[in-house]
Amino acid sequence: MRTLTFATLALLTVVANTAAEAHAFLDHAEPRVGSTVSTAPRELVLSYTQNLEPAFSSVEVSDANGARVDLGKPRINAGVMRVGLKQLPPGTYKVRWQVLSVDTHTTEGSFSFHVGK
Ligand SMILES: [Cu+2]
Repeated sequence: MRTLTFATLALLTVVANTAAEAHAFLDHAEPRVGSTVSTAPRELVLSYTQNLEPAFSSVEVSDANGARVDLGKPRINAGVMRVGLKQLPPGTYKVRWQVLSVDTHTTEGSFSFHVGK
């Protein structure tokens, strides 16, 4: 019984901390995380749960060989980061992002999407 109480308390503490510290997490992406799109996108759009600091937020998109296929410096407006893409042939592409949110916390992540059938 004592063990159960401790476990419950620990769990509640974790939940409370998570709610209090809302970092800039990726809310959604276009193309969507893990998706397959039939038409090559001309732009990648990442939407976050908080506003971003443009000077310290970046994204890279690379092909299966590791070559960069984004057009460079992203455009950031509030919680949305966009970057242009080269003409993408069918294949799998990896997105790596790192952002600093206005609450001064850095978060990062990666995902892939697929162009083709
Ligand atoms: Cu935070």
